[in-house]
Amino acid sequence: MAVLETIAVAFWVMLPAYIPNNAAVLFGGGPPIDGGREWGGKRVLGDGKTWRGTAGGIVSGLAVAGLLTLLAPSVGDAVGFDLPDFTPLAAVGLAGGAMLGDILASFAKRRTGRDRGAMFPGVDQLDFVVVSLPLTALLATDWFRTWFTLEVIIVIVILTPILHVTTNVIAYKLGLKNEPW
Ligand code: CTP
Ligand code: MG
Ligand code: K
Repeated sequence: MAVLETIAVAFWVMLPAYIPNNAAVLFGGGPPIDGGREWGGKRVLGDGKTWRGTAGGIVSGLAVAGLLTLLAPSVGDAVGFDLPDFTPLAAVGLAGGAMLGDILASFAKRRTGRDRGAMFPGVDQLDFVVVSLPLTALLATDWFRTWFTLEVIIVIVILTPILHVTTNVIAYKLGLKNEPW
């Protein structure tokens, strides 16, 4: 695969996992998932993980997977290489895994004494990759093997933190997010 093709495939295949975190910011609010409960004197997850944000994030990720699946043939023709379409299980693995990774990261943040919104370098940028990839590999094994080649995974690990930092700074400047991370 040419480098540009690898980058395009990595971005396309990860969009259903990238969208949920950003959509959750827009949908967030209302009751927190942990219902305000504490564990060891700290919130289980905190007020930053809500039912509405999580549901809105997952549904947005699934919708993007559906849209990309419709677009894959024509965009693939235009650029001259194959782009991934998403099976339902692949979409669930990517979008659901991204939200699950974010929730597990908040759990880890609270256990390590970090309050809601605190920075957790490395974890903030890659939590959703670390969960969505294995979950997708589990739920849609053949599909995963087709698209997540070693080169694509390497590009994802490099590209994701860059995109994460960029989108969060933009969301902060637009007043959508409380912190620029
Ligand atoms: N959000 C949500 N539900 C989620 C994820 C995010 O409602 N599952 C919303 C919340 O309004 C949250 C905002 O999106 O405050 C930003 O998300 P994030 O940075 O992940 O949450 P934080 O507020 O920083 O909380 P934490 O420290 O637990 O990550
Ligand atoms: Mg945050
Ligand atoms: K987060």
